[in-house]
Amino acid sequence: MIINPKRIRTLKKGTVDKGPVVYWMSREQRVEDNWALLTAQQKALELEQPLIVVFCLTGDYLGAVKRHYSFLLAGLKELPVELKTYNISFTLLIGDPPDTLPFFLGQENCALLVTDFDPLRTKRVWKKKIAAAHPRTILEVDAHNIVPCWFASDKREYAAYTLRPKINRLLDEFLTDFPPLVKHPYGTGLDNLAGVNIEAFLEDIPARGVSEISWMKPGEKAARSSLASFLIDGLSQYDQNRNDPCQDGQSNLSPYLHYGHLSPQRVAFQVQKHPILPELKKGFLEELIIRRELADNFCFYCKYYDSFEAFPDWAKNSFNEHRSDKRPYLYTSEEFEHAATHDPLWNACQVDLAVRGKLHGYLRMYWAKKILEWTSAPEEAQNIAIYLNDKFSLDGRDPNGYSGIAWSIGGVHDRAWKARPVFGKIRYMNSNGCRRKFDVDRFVRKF
Ligand code: FAD
Ligand code: FO1
Repeated sequence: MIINPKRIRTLKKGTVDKGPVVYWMSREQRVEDNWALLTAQQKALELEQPLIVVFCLTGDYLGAVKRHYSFLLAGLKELPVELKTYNISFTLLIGDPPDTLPFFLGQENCALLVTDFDPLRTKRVWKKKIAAAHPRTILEVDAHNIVPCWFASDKREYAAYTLRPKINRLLDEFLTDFPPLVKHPYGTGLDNLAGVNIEAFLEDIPARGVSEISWMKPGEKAARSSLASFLIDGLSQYDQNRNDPCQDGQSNLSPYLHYGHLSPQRVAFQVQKHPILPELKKGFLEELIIRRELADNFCFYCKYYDSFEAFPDWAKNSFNEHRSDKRPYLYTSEEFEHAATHDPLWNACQVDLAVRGKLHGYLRMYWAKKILEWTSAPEEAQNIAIYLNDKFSLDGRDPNGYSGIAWSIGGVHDRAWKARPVFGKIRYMNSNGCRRKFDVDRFVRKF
C-alpha cells in the first residue's frame, strides 16, 4: 500500500508500544477512500497489531441540533457493520474526546494513535488536550484536502488566484485513485455493535424548532450513489445551471463532504476521468478543489476565522470609516431567523435554509450581504450569519461556511471595490443583480 508521507504529520512524538493501533475518526466518517484509515491500517500491519476505529460523540458540537445529529448518526450506523467485514473494530464513545479518549486509549493499551485533519479550533483544542494526556505517538492525516493543507501552502493565502497555481502544480502527485482497505489479519475480539444506544443519544439532542431532513439520504452508500447520479445527469449541465436557484444545477454533495461520507478526492478523480469535454468540468473542479481547499487554508492559518479580526486590513479600515452610516433597515437576530424582513427574496432564502437545510450557493452570498446591510455593525452581521448558518444548514459548522461568510461580509479572498455607504469597500450586491441572473419571482413563489 502506498500512502504519500506528505499527507501525514506527527502531532506528538511519544512512545510506540505493543498494542492495537487506534484511528480516532472525526471529520472523515467513511470506510472507503479514507487516507486516515488507510494510514492507520498500514501502521497496524507494520506493527502486526489489531486496528480499532473510535468515534467520540459529543452532544453540543458548534450549536448543531437534531437535524444534524440524525444525519451524522445515520451515517455512523453503517460503519461498524462495514468495518467488521474488514476485521476492524469500531467503538463509539459518548462525550468530548479529551474526556473520553485518553481513558479508552490507556484501557486498550493503544500503541499508536492516528486521527484525521480538521482546521477548526474546536478540533485543534481537543487534539492538544489529548496529546497532553496520552503518552504515545499521535499522527494526523489530511484525508479531506486533495493536496494536504500544510503542504499546498505554508501561509494564509490572499485569494483563489494565489492558491490556484500552488495546488495545480501538485495535482499530478496527489489526485490519484485510492488503494483498497484490506481484510485486517489481526482482530481485537471487541464487539463492533456493543455498548451505545444511538437512538437514546439522539432522543436527548434538542431540535430547537428545526425539522429533520428527508429529501437527502445520509451515509456513505447514499453519498456514492448521489455522486454517480451527478456524474450522469448533473455535471455536463453544471456550468450552465449552477447560478440559477430555480434549477437543481448544483451537485448537492456538500453535506456528504462535510460529514465525511464522501471523499473530495474521490469526487475530483471521478470527474477528471469523466469523458465529457474538459471545459464542462472546469467550473465544478474550481469550486470543489480550489475554493474548498482555500477555505481550509483560511481556517488553518487564520486562528480567528469567525471574527472581525479575520478580515483584511482594507476591509477593517473601510468598515471603521462607515460605522456611523445610516442603515436602510435594522433587524434583530430573531427577526432574521423568523424571515421577517421587508424583502421577499431574503425571506425566501431564510425559509429555504430553515426548511430544506441547504440554501443555493449563489443566494448564500446575497443572504449574507443583506445581513451586513441591515445590522448596526459588521461584527454583529458576521455573528448572526454564523449563528443562522450553523443552526440551519446541513453543511454548516464547516470551514467553507466560515470562509464563505468572511468572504461575503468581510472581503476575505476578495478585493476592495468602490466605497459606498454601510458596505465601505466590500463588494455590493442587490436583488437587481439577482434578477439579471434568474427568475427571482419564481424562486420567491416557491417559498
Ligand atoms: P456545488 O456547486 O455542486 O460544488 C461542489 C463542491 O464544491 C461543494 O460541495 C463544496 O465542497 C465546494 N464549493 C462550492 N462552492 C464553494 C465555495 N464558494 N467555497 C468553498 N467550497 C465551495 N459551503 C459548505 O460546505 N458549508 C457551509 O456552511 C457554507 N456556507 C456558506 C455561506 C456563505 C455565505 C457562502 C457565500 C458560501 C457558503 N458555502 C458553504 C460555500 C458554497 O456555497 C457551498 O459549498 C455550496 O453551495 C454547496 O452546495 P453543492 O455541494 O451543491 O455545491
Ligand atoms: N465530530 C466529532 O468528532 N464528534 C461529534 O460528535 C461531531 C458532531 C457534529 C455535529 C454536527 C456537525 O455538523 C459536525 C459534527 N462533527 C463531530 C464534526 C464534523 O464531523 C466535521 O469534522 C467538522 O464540523 C467540519 O470540519
